Amino acid sequence: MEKLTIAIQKSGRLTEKTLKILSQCGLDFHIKKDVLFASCASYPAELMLVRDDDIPAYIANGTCDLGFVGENVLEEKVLKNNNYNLDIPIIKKMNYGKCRLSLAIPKEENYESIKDFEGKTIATSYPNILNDFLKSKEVNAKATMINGAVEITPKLNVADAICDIVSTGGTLKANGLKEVAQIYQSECVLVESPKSICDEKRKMIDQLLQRIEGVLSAQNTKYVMMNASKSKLEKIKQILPGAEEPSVMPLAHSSDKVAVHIVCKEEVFWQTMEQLKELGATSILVLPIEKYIQ
Ligand code: PRT
Ligand code: ZN
Repeated sequence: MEKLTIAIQKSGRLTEKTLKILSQCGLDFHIKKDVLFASCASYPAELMLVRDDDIPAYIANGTCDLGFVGENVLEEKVLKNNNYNLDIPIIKKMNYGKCRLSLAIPKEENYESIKDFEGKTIATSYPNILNDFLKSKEVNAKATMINGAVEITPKLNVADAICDIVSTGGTLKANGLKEVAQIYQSECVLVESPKSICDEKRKMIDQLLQRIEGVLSAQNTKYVMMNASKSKLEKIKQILPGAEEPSVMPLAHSSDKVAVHIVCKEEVFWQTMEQLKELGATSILVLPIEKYIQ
């Protein structure tokens, strides 16, 4: 029987969330310390645990069928580098590992426009994405490749500015830098090998993708229950945006009030619940949904 080989980051920012989603999809792996492969008892799949930078190459040459990787890494290693002369299809944006690639300069310096980078040296681990951006803006600047701790290079006089991944902005701040331009937005993506995949694997990929979609759409979906007056049903639907048609059930010993159950596709805030209460709703419950197939 065929097995899907899935590449994930061995140890880093994407590892935990990727393993959690796979587990929610019914794929639990037996991971042993310092071992490259992990097997799965519940699904014909094996994991390959590698550095994120290596995932695009394994996908490109067909060593792995699927890979979870930051879009920034994929873009830098494959798309912008024209490394493999291949198009690696993104089959799902995963909605985690979100970050941006930004230009930053020492905080005491003035900044007016991207033209300020003319003639400057910019330290980065993403020279291909950066050069592409500079070219599109017709700015001549030098991208210097630095593998780690890019943020300390201006202090060391190695570079005038940096181009690095930013998430909260805390690292820039701690190093006396300020973000002046965002050049790329990224999140974790699921990619598929462009090498030909047999029918059996194709079926498994489609099934896994459907499960992933079920898990991802459940993340933004809530199950809301309350008791309310029948006459307020329309207003309740307006308050809960993205709601489907509610299920309405009679309540024992009440002719006006009914039990209302609604699947709501957006965040339900305290404010929303307070609005429902103002409409006379009682016993309002908001529950998370684990899996959701429409
Ligand atoms: O060992 P390996 O090569 O596999 O891991 P790595 O060290 O290269 O990558 P890792 O684990 O740091 O990040 C993996 C992926 O997570 C990246 O490719 C991004 O797609 C995504 N990601 C999301 C981030 C961040 N957020 C992030 N904040 N990657 C890196 N950072 C770093 C950034 O480089 C900077 O040093 O965090 C710092 C900035 O964070 P803030 O919150 O202070 O702004
Ligand atoms: Zn890496």
